[in-house]
Amino acid sequence: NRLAEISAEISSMGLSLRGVIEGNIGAGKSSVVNIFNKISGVEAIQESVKIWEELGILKDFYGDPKKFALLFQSVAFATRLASTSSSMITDDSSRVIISERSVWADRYCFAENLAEDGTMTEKEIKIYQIWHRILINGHLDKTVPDVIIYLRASPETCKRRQEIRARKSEDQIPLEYFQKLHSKHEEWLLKDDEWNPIAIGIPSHELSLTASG
Ligand code: TTP
Repeated sequence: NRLAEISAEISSMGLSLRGVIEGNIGAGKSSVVNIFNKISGVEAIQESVKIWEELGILKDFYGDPKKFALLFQSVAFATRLASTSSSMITDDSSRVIISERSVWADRYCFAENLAEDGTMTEKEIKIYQIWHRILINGHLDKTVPDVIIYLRASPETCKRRQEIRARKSEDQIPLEYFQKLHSKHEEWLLKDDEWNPIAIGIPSHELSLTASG
């Protein structure tokens, strides 16, 4: 209710707000976006995981990360741009837009981690970064959110939640991968004052996810 009131207030003042929900795999981002989706006047943008699964590219990536990392990261980035483009190109005021993840998490958490652990070659990460720069060029102000809600959960909790939801394309993801992504989120969002997220601690016992995640 409080969220609904705040959203209504923002719109009634003729203001717009771009919010992003960030956090590790399994942190519960889609559940939070779903809550926003039920609030009238809020445009909630879900991530395109269904498309990644339909294309088979998420399964390919986990099956052979070295071979498919650049391709998967490119698809993830392209589909995110496609799903958020209307909010990026219109200058409408009175809009509250909440999206799951951002082009920044794709790059600073996932792509950088894949480069650092050697899954992507130096050439591949350079190519990814060039695409990233070119495609967001001119939209920079629209891709930087007004507010970031960071769902801060331990890697162990995220792994348990990911196992419970049992998405078909995700095999066994090792705890180490959750730990690396956790560090990447912490480094990116909490190490300096640039992003200033609202960090929400997710308790380890909060395991109310259903199999559909
Ligand atoms: P998430 O974006 O973390 O979505 P989720 O449904 O796991 O999140 P939550 O449980 O919090 O709602 O990741 C979806 C899958 O895509 C996951 O296997 C990680 C993978 N992924 C990448 O490998 N690279 C990327 O850049 C992104 C955005 C996701």
